[in-house]
Amino acid sequence: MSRVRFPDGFHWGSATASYQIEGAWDADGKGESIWDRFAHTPGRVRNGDTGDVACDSYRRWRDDIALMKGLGHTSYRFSIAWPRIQPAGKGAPNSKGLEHYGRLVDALLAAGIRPLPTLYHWDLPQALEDDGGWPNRDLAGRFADYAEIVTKALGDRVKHWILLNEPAIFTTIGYLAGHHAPGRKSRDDFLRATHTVNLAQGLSFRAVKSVHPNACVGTAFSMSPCEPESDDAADAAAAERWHAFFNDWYLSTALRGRYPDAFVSGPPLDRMDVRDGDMDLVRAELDFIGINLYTRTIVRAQPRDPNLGATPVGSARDGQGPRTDFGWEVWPDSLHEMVLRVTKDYGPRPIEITENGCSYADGPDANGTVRDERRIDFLRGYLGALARAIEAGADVRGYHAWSLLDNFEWAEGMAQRFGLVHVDFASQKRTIKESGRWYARVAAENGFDG
Ligand code: IFM
Repeated sequence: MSRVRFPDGFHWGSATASYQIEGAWDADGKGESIWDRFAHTPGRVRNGDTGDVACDSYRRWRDDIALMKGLGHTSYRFSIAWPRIQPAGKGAPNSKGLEHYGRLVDALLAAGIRPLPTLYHWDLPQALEDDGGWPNRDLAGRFADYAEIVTKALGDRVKHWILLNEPAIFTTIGYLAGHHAPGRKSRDDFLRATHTVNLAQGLSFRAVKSVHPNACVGTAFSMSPCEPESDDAADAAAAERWHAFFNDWYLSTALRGRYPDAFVSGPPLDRMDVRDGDMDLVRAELDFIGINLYTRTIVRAQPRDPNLGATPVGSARDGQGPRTDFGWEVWPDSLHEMVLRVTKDYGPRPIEITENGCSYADGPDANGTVRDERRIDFLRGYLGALARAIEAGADVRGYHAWSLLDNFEWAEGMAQRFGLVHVDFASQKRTIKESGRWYARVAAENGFDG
């Protein structure tokens, strides 16, 4: 057994998102979000679950901060609900919304926890979806206005910001697959949405910096190492295109000012509505790269597909890693590989692991203990892989377990539990899982015996 160590000052934290934990969906002047509308539409979310109450954290946030403090967390990634700040997505801010997040930030700082807010974790004001949503390029400017409002209110205390959560996921699942809010299924809407999101990233980056030039600003990118299905050169090329689209489409634009080589015949700039001067606007010299990582992706060449010429054939190879309750493979090397790939392509540049975690349904036993050994094994594996990447030269500054609490897992409703802390959704009782205690020891010792 050898000691797995992390650099001094490494941040140990957890992550949540507003719609997934806050509840209070129409309190204190909050506007309707696309997730309120989607979850209130029968048939969209498993079991008809909604985020109306979720973990009730809009009211119980003091308890949640006390939990984190007790567990020795030093960073908390949460998100700000845009419709609490601008109920219709534009115009004057709602002071009650800003006050709520101001109190949260003050209490985090008082507890010695770094606030790491995300400006957009998928709860778009419904009024902006009614105006065309992300496929409407005007949304980029609206998002920058909102970013400026929030930075002016909190930027004296918040030093690290995340602009967007997983642009590749919310555009694909929300506008192409239709499985998430707003539930559209249109390739053209989707392609335009990807470009608006890139514009929004560039404009909001500058909006935050115009208020606080020294703020550290990044985005949380969904990332998954793409492996060719076979040794065939065509599969290898297809895997690289898949990587370019799903891992790099919002990073290459920011840091290099160009779309990566994802499409067989080049990026469909007309269908994306890319205009003169846009590629200057999308640029953003991000201060750190946020990585959200859950699975790897196995890719096969698909010559008949005129877009990426590739198709994913799964997120695991038969018979390899064990599966979580979501069916996702546990494969720690994927974190090692992804962090080193990003370091090779864009480094040296600070990286934050902004999400990583697993869903298991374990609940309290007769003694009230939640024995989630499988989550401890998961964390041990992924943290070990991360430590190896740091040793190999990656500049990783923090790790955020997804999630602090069991919460509303989007189209899966309450069916998938990712928390370090178990939540009884009927009583709102919180119970720290054994994994939460194990992770607290790792945070306290800045390492563990591997
Ligand atoms: O719950 C989500 C989170 O909102 C975004 N990243 C993936 C998590 C697990 O599916």
